[in-house]
Amino acid sequence: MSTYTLAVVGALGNVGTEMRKTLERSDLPIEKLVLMDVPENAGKIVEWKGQSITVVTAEADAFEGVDIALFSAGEAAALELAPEAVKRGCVCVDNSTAFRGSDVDPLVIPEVNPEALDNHRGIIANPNCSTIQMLVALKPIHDAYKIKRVVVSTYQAVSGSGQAAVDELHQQTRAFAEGGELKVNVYPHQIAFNALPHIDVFEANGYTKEEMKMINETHKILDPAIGVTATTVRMPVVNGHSESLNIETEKPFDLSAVRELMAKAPGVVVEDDPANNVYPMALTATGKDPVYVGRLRIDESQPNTMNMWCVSDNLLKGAALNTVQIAGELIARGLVKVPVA
Ligand code: 3JN
Repeated sequence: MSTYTLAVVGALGNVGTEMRKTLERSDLPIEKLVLMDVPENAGKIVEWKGQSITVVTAEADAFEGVDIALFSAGEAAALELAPEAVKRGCVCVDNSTAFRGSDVDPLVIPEVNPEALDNHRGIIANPNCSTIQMLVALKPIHDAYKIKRVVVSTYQAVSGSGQAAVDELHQQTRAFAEGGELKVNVYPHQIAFNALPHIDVFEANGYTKEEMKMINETHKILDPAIGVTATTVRMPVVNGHSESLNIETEKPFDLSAVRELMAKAPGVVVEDDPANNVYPMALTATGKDPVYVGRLRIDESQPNTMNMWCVSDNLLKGAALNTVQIAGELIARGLVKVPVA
C-alpha cells in the first residue's frame, strides 16, 4: 500500500491542533507529517504519534515532497500558499472561505458529495462548520423526500471564533461571579450570559457573512434549488454548535420513516427520547465525531414540514475531522495527484 506525506498548515491553531489529534487517531497511511505555522512558531517541538516534530514556517518551498496539505491558516495564507503548494504537486484541503465559492474547486462533505472530488484541480475547499453539520443531517432527507426549503437558526459556540474568544467567555464568567471587570475585546458586546445575533460581518442585504455562507454553500454542495434562510447566533457555549432546522419537503413523509432514515445515515446519530430528557446537546457532542439529531417532530403549521435539532463539535466534524475525511477519500479514490499545468 502507498504511504503519504501529509502537512498541517496552521498546525498550532485550535483547528490545526484538532487536525493533528484527528490524524493521530486516524488509520490514514501517513509516512511523514510536516507541521507548518507562522514564523514566530517555527522551531517549536510538537509530539505526534510518539515522534517529536519541529514546526517549520509555512512558505512555498516547505510544500516540496508533501502529498496532501490540510490548511487551517485563514483566507490570506490559503490564497497565497495553496497555489504554490499545488505547483509543487501537493493536493490542498483548505478550511477557509478562500476557495469555497470557486467554480472549479470542489466544496466537499464526504457523507454528502464525495463524487465532487473526482475533478479536483489540486485544491479542495472545506465548508463552513455550520453548513457541514446541517448538510450531513439534510442529505438523507433530501434524497428521500426532496427538500423544498430550510429555515435554520444556529446557536454557535465561541470556539468557532478561536482561543481568544474561549478565554474571553471564561474571563467574563469568572469576573461576573467575583464582581470584577468584564473585558470585551473579541465580540462587540459581552458574550457571557448573552446571545449575539451576529457572526462574521454584516452584508448589504442585512444578512451576516456566516448566514450567507450557509445559504451559498448549501446550493453548491447539495442543490441550488433548495430555498435556505439562516439566522446565526453566538451563544455563551465553549464548544459545539447547535442548530434548529425547519425543513419543508416536496414529498410527504412519515416521521417514523424519517427517524429510521436518520438512524442509518452516515455520520448521523439520533438522540431523541424526550420522555427521558434525551436530545443532542453541545456539552455531550463535544469531543465526538458524529452529527447528532433529535427533537424530530412534525411542523403542524404547514404540510410536509418537520423540525429537528442538530448538534456537532464545530472543531471536529465542522472543521478538522471533515478535512481528514476528505484526505482519506482522496487516498481511497486514487486522487492524490494534481493536474499538470
Ligand atoms: O464563527 C464560527 O463559529 C465559525 C467561524 C468560521 C470562520 C471564521 C473565520 C474565518 C471561517 C469559516 O470557516 O467560515 C473563516 C473563513 O472562512 O476563512
